[in-house]
Amino acid sequence: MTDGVRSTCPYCGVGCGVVLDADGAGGLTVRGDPDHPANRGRLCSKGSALAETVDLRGRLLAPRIKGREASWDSALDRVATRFARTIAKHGPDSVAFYASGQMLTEDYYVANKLMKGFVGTANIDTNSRLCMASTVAGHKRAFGTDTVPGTYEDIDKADLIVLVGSNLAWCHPVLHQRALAAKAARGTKIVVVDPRRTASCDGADLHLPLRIGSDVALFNRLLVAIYEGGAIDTRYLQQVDGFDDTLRRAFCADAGPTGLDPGLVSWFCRLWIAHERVVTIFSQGVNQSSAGTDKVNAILNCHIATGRIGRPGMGPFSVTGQPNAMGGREVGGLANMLACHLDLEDPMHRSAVRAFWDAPRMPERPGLKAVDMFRAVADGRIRALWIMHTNPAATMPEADAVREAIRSCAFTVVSDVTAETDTARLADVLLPATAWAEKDGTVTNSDRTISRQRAVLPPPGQARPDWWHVAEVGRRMGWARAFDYASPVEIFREHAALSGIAGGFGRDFDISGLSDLSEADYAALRPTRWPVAAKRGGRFFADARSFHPDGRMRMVPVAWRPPQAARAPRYPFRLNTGRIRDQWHTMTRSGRSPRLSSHLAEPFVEIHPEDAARLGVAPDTLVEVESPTGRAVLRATITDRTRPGTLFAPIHWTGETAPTGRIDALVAGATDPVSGQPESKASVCAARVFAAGWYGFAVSRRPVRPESDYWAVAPTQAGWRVEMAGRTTPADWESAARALFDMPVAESQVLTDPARGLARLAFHEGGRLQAALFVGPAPLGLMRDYLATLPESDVLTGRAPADRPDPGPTLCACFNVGVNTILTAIETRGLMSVEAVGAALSAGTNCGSCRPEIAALLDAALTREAAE
Ligand SMILES: Nc1nc2c(c(=O)[nH]1)N[C@H]1C(S)=C(S)[C@@H](COP(=O)(O)OP(=O)(O)OC[C@H]3O[C@@H](n4cnc5c(=O)[nH]c(N)nc54)[C@H](O)[C@@H]3O)O[C@H]1N2
Ligand SMILES: Nc1nc2c(c(=O)[nH]1)N[C@H]1C(S)=C(S)[C@@H](COP(=O)(O)OP(=O)(O)OC[C@H]3O[C@@H](n4cnc5c(=O)[nH]c(N)nc54)[C@H](O)[C@@H]3O)O[C@H]1N2
Ligand code: SF4
Ligand SMILES: [Mo]
Repeated sequence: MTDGVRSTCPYCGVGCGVVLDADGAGGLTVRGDPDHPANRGRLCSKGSALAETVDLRGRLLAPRIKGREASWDSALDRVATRFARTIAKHGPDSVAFYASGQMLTEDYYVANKLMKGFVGTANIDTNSRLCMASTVAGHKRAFGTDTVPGTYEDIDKADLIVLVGSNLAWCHPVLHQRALAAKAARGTKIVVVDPRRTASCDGADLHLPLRIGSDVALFNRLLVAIYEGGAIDTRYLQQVDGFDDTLRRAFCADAGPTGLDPGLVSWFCRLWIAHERVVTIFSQGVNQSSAGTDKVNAILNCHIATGRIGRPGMGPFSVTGQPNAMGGREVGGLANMLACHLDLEDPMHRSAVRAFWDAPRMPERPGLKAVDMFRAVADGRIRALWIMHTNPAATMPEADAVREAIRSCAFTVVSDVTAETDTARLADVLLPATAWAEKDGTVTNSDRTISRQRAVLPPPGQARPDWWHVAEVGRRMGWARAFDYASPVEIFREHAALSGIAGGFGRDFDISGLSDLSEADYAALRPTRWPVAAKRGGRFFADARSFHPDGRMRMVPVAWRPPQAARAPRYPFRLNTGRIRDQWHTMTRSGRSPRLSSHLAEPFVEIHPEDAARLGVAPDTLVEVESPTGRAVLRATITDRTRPGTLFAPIHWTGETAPTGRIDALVAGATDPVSGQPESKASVCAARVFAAGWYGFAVSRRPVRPESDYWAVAPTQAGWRVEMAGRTTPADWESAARALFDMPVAESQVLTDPARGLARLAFHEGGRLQAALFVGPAPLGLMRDYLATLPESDVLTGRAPADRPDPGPTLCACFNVGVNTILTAIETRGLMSVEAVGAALSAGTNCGSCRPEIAALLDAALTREAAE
């Protein structure tokens, strides 16, 4: 039914199908693909706003050497020579590659081949180490391979869905919609296990606000309850090793460490036992922990003990974060893997891959995992580093130290699409990549479905695909034949053929059925779930057959242990971190959309009312958070969504958008001993009032980069909006504002009241408002969303005229409906339900991810009414 070109959304691991129509002028329109099995036409706010993110503002359009534009030849020669020279002098382990779960499978395959087969080092790791590594390790311990047993249809068919450390409503919104649809259709119950009350709790039947890091204690208790309740599957267990030891270990302790009311825990156990069709969805609250692998196995143990795995409507389900986190695992992008789920440390696997690649050398031992890799960069063991499609100077733990390490590295290459990021700014050689909608390849989503990304826009400037960057360097390092690719389909065929060899070793990842795709087949490839092999297909583990050499499943005895860093008088808080609904990681793409940027426009920290009262933190003031590794200044959001003693802050802000909001500066580099995944959600810190002498809010048509102690900038339809604050007040606001806006001569309108610390300034050029600054001694109550339009009249009053009400911060990003608009409609039109708000304003009727927030507004308004 559709014209247009089918592709895949470049954001989360749901992997929604999209249909793209290029407008011929560099832009495009994006709709959900009604035929894609992941989303059947649905998109979330981020997917719906993709068209707003493809313009070329801020794009890197040509190679740069030391900040100066250079030709491709000189840039690639420089990379090849420096890598070759470093390897010759210091050995292959003196170089490293840091890749990303957002790279296409073809890009990833080539990078892994270059490093493991030709450079001869396993020092290639990826941001998946920060993301999926604990799940990979947990799967391997239980199944002997890294297979996700679940499929999206299981969500539709489940009677109970348990979300563990997953804010599905915001991070995998289309899957959350599927879960809610199951609830509506068959009464599926939803349980959320998360220390924080998140948007995923709206619509849930039960929320277990456990202590951070205590999941093992909860699932061990569940295992005991399963045993005591007679719910174990004795037939399934005949094929399982480790049951007795695991149960014995689980019996040793109770659910005390969770801090949960025992009544809640029993309720949870009863629900779980009573519903055979249970899907346990887990994500970063599980993985990003120094006990992450044990948490994964604690969950798998319960599914294995009950045989609830690999059959319709049941199973443990790790939802992947990045669009190709799964593809990265397939090509062996982690430092301890080989390719196609083969093992680096298995000599037979190694020699098979070596023969297939005709590789000159092959490492025999795993390389450095991300945290150790950047430590090796810091101390000079790694002297040449290539970073592709990721922003580690902002997203690695101990981010300030990582930024320094990259800065100090003798030679750093960065392949990116954005000219200025925290990482790109540090590159010796910066290589311009083609972006989503300009490039071709494949990605694999959370349920093992391989989908095509397709190009509909021409590559801008000199941008070239990531696989081409790597292949060109490989050729220039002397391996012309091995890297002689002309297009992604050639790489895909090679990868699929290698997976057949893996299949020959009995590995699960086998897509050899796709190894002879023609160019036209590849162009037309429909979403395909692996395995795709002559002999295989279908599901895993329903028959309890694993990929361990003896074919048996394993339960793994696990015991709860606390997070690595202990709270102490100096650092009395635990810092939880995570995502917000409308931004993607470091915001290089989602942060270009004004719609997406107005839901939550600056970095914030959630703090419990009791803690705020004790510290004297007032609403909307700034809080200074300090940890052993760094410091941040963030806007206070006082809320009982977070537990006392626990702070929560989002991860999205960087040196480009809010330099004191770099949350990973605060996060310690503690890691899980098995997976090497960092504990990104349980650092310790202190919090205090940030002593602001003044608060400011600015709007401007042109970009601004303030120098104040605190600032955060976001795009608007008309230009930019900026939050600011400083310790000391400038002597003269007019010259400070002229410097800020870089408008030395513009016509100004100034209102100041120095005694009260107030100032309001507006600057006009050619009779048109260009910029305005509002300053006060306390957080400013302004109609920000109205001012952000840079209105022509009355700007200095800071208030919207009666005929142009301030819409308030965008709540529904799909239809651009603000909080105030919704509140007014609730009050004046007597709306009583989310559906009524949808009917009146369309809000919440597309992707649905704002429905919990609309419900909360309704609740508050109705409670107010009842009290009046
Ligand atoms: N909007 C948006 N969506 C995204 C992304 C994005 O940047 N923005 N990124 C994508 C990526 S790469 C990923 S990996 C996924 C991540 O998706 P999620 O894992 O769902 O997202 P997070 O917000 O990182 O963390 C989830 C929850 O873990 C909880 N948590 C913290 N500690 C614990 C604990 O000890 N136990 C339990 N049970 N819970 C805990 C946090 O309170 C948080 O609510 O999202 C993907 N989708
Ligand atoms: N404290 C804390 N830290 C975390 C997390 C957390 O929950 N808490 N989550 C972790 C997780 S799960 C993840 S996945 C990471 C994510 O962290 P990162 O991967 O570091 O963050 P991104 O912003 O996605 O970085 C992607 C980069 O690729 C660039 N890019 C975009 N398109 C292309 C392209 O086509 N080619 C190339 N070459 N470049 C491109 C973008 O401009 C951007 O610079 O963060 C981790 N860090
Ligand atoms: S849920 Fe949203 S972000 Fe994730 S793939 Fe679908 S449209 Fe993209
Ligand atoms: Mo991730």
